[in-house]
Amino acid sequence: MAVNRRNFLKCAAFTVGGTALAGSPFVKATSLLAGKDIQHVPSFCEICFWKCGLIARVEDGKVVKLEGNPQNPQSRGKLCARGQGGIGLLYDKDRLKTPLIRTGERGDGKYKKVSWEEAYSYIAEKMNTIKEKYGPESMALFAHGTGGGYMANFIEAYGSPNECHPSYAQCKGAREVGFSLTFGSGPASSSERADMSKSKVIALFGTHLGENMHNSHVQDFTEGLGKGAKLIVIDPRFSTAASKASMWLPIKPGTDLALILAWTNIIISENLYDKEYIEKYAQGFDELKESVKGYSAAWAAEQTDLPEADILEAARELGRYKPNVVLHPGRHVSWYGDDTQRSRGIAILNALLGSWGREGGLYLAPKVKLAKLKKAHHHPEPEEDSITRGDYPFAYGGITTEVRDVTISGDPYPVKGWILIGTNLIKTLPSVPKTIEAIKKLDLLVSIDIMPTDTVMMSDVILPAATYLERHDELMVVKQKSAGVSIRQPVVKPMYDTKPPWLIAKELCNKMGLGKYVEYNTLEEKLRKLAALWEVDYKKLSEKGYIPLANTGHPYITKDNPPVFKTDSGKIELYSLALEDEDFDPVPKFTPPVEPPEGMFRLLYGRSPVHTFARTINNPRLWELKKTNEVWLNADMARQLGVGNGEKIALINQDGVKSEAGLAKVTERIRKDCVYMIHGFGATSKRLSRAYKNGIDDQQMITKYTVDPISGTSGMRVNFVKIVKEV
Ligand code: MGD
Ligand code: SF4
Repeated sequence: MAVNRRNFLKCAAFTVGGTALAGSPFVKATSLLAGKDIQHVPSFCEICFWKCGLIARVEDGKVVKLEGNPQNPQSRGKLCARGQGGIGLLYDKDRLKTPLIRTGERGDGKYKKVSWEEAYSYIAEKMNTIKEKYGPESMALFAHGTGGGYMANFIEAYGSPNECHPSYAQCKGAREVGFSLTFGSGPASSSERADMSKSKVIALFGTHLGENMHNSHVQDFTEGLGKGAKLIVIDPRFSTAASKASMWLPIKPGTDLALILAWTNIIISENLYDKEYIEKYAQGFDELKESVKGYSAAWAAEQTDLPEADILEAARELGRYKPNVVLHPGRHVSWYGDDTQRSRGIAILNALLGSWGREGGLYLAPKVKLAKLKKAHHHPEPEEDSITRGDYPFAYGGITTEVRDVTISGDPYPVKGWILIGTNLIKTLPSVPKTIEAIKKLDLLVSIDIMPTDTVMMSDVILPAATYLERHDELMVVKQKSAGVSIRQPVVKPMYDTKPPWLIAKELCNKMGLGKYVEYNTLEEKLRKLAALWEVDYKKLSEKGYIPLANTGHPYITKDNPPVFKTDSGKIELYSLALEDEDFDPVPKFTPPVEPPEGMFRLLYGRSPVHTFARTINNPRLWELKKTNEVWLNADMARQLGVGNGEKIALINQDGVKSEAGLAKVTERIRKDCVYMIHGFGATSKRLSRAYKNGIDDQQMITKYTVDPISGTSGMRVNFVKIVKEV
């Protein structure tokens, strides 16, 4: 389907909304209108991790509207539906309101209300015992979101080197590793540097922009389409992005690398690559050429189940419009366990087409050199090595599943305490039974959270956090084509007996005699010092919400702005010397995925434009927009199974795990060998009044996962399900 203005508007309307506050001259000014005290306070969003600049309209102390800050490049005057729905989180009656200590068995929901002092004393006593019995390394931190840094400081001051992050192991880790091995750095600064508003061809592997909502990214995408960019969508499902595409390639799941290698071969053998760029900036071209020469379009057609002619045509389109093309690096790439090599394949294609550092390709990271505040006290040197990288030589982030495995095995040392902040592990890690088994081994489980999620309700101590609308956080350096500083500040005071994570971490440090590691009384005091160090006017920053930084470089390669590749060779590594050294394939190779057993489908999952993982399902405003998920099932297969659209079904996976009953969405928009659902539904915590038992939980079905041997990240699309009718 051609992309015309009507489609463009449709896509844009689907994804972002909100009116810009014209120039926002009245930001943070108080006015009395109709007898009301009205304030507009800038801050930034944390309903997801794009961290868009927002302006909150506060009437008589109540937040009544959230809008995009026009000054902030992550939002550009708009917020997505989720961002606007942030008020629902603030005023959700199900919020955690006071510290709690468990009185019953883990998971049975019995707690007593305690004071902060009682909660801190309980934690301190347990942590001191763990340190005495097993050593400080026996505590581990699982963190997601801005609060994580404060708790990392706490756990490091205590003496543990064990911090891990689902955003590495279950999300973008393999992509960072694949791109860094090729270009010497990842494809994102604070956002992916895909220059889609200027691209002539955009290729999306899975990445379902529009359903996956990252505000300014989707704005760039729709702008590019509006200007006539060709769009190639590679997805087993006819996604929203596919509905805007000039070419939809409904690929057999798990075979993207076959397509990538065939495109590499075609682009090289038909001389469609950017010869001058490759000669100047890359090494290993001859080895790459030799390695991919067997991967023909006909071979890829067999592997991927795509028409040979389409494979050829897409490769030629990419070659024709180089270098103003982008093969999007993706974000959530924890798919099949070959994810680093698939990401490397995408990186190599971008290199061949000369798109790194070019207009419409992947623009260069802005140059930002900001000083850090000097620390008077450095953390103690841990006595034991961290267990968070396992045996994965290229893991740069803490691997959640490694910490879980060590907690279960006790090898090389016992892990007896977990602190969780902003992460719902039962909904985030593959294999729920393993997560539960690990939790059972713990002497202490502490959760710092806003909502009583499934994992929070397994904890021994629950500390209620203030939402992003009620607190300060670190200054954020926004890095797009240029860079600037964004501030998070309280829009209203913390409700109930909640506290901001920086204060929780500080008070815990004080309680445990580690107070010297937090060198400020209030976080605002630290922010003011930092702003002064960066020569940013704090008053102006708190009034405007965002201040651009000067001289952050040029986004494209020019004579005076050459690219820097921080690889071993100082060049783009088409043939990876680092991988060769560690006995991995220096050029990616394809291994066909395991086929679904007879009568079963591969389970795929993705996002809703109005939800962020499991964390927004209970939000009253967003729940109103999407209350449950459905299982997408191909219409022919549904006929064979006798399942009608909207009928009740359940899933049973290869390990015999049966889901709750849910609804079938019978559609032509998905291949016959897979089913698809939106991630995050099906909460088991009874305290989530809207999300409880609502929809099917994909994570419950993901009992199997394949660990990527290079990055240690989890491949989670390796589960198969059959569909059974329910009454
Ligand atoms: P993907 O897993 O690439 O995630 O969003 P993405 O990075 O876009 O995309 C899911 C798509 O992959 C689906 O359309 C599915 O059909 C397709 N797919 C499944 N298997 C295959 C396959 O083998 N090959 C190919 N080519 N396609 C396949 C995640 C991203 O979204 C992330 S990481 C975060 S943290 C944000 N989370 C988030 C959110 O929770 N809600 C919303 N609304 N937006 C979000 N944006 C971000
Ligand atoms: Fe908030 Fe949406 Fe921006 Fe994410 S993309 S930070 S949810 S407005």
